[in-house]
Amino acid sequence: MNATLPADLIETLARLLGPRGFTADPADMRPWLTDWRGRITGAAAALLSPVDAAETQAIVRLAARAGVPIVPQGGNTSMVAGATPDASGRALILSTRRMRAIRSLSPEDNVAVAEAGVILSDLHDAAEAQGRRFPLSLAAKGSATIGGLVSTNAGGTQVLRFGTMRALLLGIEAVLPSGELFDGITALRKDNRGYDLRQLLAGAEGTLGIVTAASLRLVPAAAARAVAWAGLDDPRDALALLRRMEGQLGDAIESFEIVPAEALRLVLAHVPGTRAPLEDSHPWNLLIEATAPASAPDPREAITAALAGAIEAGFVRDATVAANEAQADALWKLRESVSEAERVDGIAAKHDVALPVSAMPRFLIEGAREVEQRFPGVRVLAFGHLGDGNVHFNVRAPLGADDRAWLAAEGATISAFVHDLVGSEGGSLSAEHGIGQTKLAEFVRTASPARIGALKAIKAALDPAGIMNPGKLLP
Ligand code: FAD
Ligand code: 2HG
Ligand code: ZN
Repeated sequence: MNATLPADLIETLARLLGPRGFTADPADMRPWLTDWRGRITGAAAALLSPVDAAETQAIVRLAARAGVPIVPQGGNTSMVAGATPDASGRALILSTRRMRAIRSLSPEDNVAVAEAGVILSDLHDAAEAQGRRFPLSLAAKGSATIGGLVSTNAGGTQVLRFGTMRALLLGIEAVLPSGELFDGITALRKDNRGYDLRQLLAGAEGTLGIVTAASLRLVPAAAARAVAWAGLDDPRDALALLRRMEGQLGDAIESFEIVPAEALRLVLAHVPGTRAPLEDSHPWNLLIEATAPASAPDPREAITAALAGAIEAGFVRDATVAANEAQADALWKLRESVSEAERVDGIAAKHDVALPVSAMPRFLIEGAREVEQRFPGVRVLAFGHLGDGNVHFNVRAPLGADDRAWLAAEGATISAFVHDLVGSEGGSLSAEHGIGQTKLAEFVRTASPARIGALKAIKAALDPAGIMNPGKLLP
């Protein structure tokens, strides 16, 4: 335990939370000290797991009085080490693992109220049991929590139709850095009482308080879905295909994801139970999903017709439409396993970039070419949410190189190069993962003084002692 912590703080916390809510045992804490990507390992004085907002308030008050930092943590699936403490050992990790209740789920209001620690797939299941759907999904759905998804304003694979978490967030309950409870849980669709604290806390990455619950918008369950996989030569054809299909299927299209041949190869090599979806390999692949309500025709027919037309018109080389749910899941597994397969393959310099949708296909080709020319031997692996203008433009080490040593030596220069390319096109260096600690230096380097100044002023007003997740999002 770190000597600079007030002597009685740890004892008071242990008494307050009891053995189920408190541990300072290094073995218990170890899995929660390293980020999902395995890049950063920190240290903590204790891991606290309050059972409700009242216990969370008590923790925050004690920490504020002692000036001790708190690192909120949900499923620890952050792609930017946002939930990983620094190495000082002073921080208290506040885990939401014991706040797992779905307080209510109303089909009439189309609203669910979920506590921060509810796992995303559990909310999916609960909504489905009531004929409803929470339309935000991502590959980490088995671990990522509502609190983490709100705090990162998560995106995922249905943003094209339903937007990011902010668009689905109706209300929020949070413990502010003062220890006060902001009770903003509501089913209201309209509420104009001044500054929107709900949206301020969304995407704040735990720097402005601890989200303890959220009220979330639901939509009717889809009666049918069509999931297709298409192979093509050029990402420019993908964009043309999307616009064409929108004309044919309207807003039924929910997902339009791009996977290059190399990403598919990694998945097939490293993820058991996967198999190639098409006979031949194609330079680029698309995973497309469309849904329909019970009153509409089966979306499989519409998607099959649209893809047949696209093959005839030369946009698409080959395609398959899942005939049943098992096949649909198998296609999704190929897309959702890319991060895992890439992680097994080695560590990469990751970039989560956004550009206007129309600029993305060219960037995929020319951006990759520029990076590979400037840093000979590196291998760009770009995949993701093409329909949203957001790809994960990851740069892998030259073959045979020690990837960790390479990342330590070259990572910062490569990331600056990538982000400058993105910036020159009016893009963003964080489309959906947030800033955390791994993007902090680049955020500060590239953001305008006005943006950083305003963020710092908000932070200073709400968290004057700077106890909430220091070292993340802001310098
Ligand atoms: P954590 O990782 O625990 O925390 C994330 C951040 O939120 C940290 O800054 C933490 O301090 C803060 N935080 C957590 N809980 C709270 C709380 N209750 N109150 C205040 N702050 C809190 N993200 C996407 O947007 N789209 C994707 O498609 C996507 N795909 C992914 C796929 C994989 C395989 C993985 C591993 C991650 C993916 N992510 C994606 C990133 C990640 O899943 C999301 O950022 C998710 O929102 C994090 O949820 P979590 O519960 O794991 O949060
Ligand atoms: C995805 O879209 C995630 O699969 C992870 O956002 C991206 O691993 C990545 O870079
Ligand atoms: Zn993503």
